[in-house]
Amino acid sequence: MDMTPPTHPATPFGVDRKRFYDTIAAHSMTPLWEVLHALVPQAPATPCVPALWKYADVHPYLMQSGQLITAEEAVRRVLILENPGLRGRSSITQSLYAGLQVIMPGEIAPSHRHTQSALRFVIEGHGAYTAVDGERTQMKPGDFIITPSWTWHDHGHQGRVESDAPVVWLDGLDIPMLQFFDAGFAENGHATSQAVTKPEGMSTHRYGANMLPMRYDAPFGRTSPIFSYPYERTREALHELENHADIDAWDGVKLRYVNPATGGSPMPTMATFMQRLPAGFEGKPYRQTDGAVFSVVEGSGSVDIQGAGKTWSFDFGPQDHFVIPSWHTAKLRSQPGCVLFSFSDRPVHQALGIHREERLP
Ligand code: GTQ
Repeated sequence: MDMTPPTHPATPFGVDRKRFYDTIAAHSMTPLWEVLHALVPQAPATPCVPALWKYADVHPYLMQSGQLITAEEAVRRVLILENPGLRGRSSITQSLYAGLQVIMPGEIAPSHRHTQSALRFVIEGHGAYTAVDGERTQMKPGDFIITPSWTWHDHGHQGRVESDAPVVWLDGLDIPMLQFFDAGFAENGHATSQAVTKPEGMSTHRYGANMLPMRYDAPFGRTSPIFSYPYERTREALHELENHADIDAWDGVKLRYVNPATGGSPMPTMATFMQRLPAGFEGKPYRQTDGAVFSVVEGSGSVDIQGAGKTWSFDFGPQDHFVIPSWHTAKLRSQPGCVLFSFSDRPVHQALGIHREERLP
């Protein structure tokens, strides 16, 4: 006779719950009532935690990775920014991937394509290009560049002399989302660099002059036909708005990048933003369901983040990166003023009708 005491109280019918769970486990079944609160939480309870990557800490490792492996062997020489709450999952939030990619003068990151969408946000260096669908675009610090889903793309650095500096950019991809949906496909190109079939700037002329072709053909499906959003234009817009328009008490001056053909986000899975906090800005607290990744472009500031009964306080400067998880309250501050790039999975929340945002007093 089994004398082990029951781990759960016996039911009124004399059946031990644990023994029942063990019995049904053999049939690949499990009781909802043990997990209901976790499955249907009162508010998001993400394992993703706030985190900061200071560029001064990260930079030496990026340079060392340049001595460790070539871009060609690595295919993409990237150090992943992995959320401390999601180690081993190559994710910065539950749905998003972020990494810092390094390319040395003369190197090529070979052509491939995949269903994952990618954004590039250039952190430092000059002389690199990215090629998408036969058109190259130069990468300059602060530029936001898109690699649409399933388009051939390769990256290169045209500098040849040793004094030329490496180029570093932030990669933001929807990798965890496509993993979740089991919808990832990829192919390698036949040539290392794809053939250049269009002069540089063609997509900007065709789609980026506040005009569209007469019979708009959506060359990249649901992704923006413009794949480069140069910093100089974004910077000037924010600067003029800061000087001549109202400052939002939560965001400072914040604009979202758009697909000019739809007014929606540049990619179906990721939204991108650029904001300027004026000197002396003391932002009000806000929270939103879309966890967001930030890249500091200019200036410095701090962010207070609250969630799960804890508080984090990060001081940030140029080229630092940080993440604000879903439904964590964030408050931005800047003494000298600063410019922040960010991206999130907001378009997916909005498409599903589950996006929530609170702007607190
Ligand atoms: O440049 O294609 O950081 O495929 C991760 C996966 C970059 C890229 C990443 C990728 C790429």
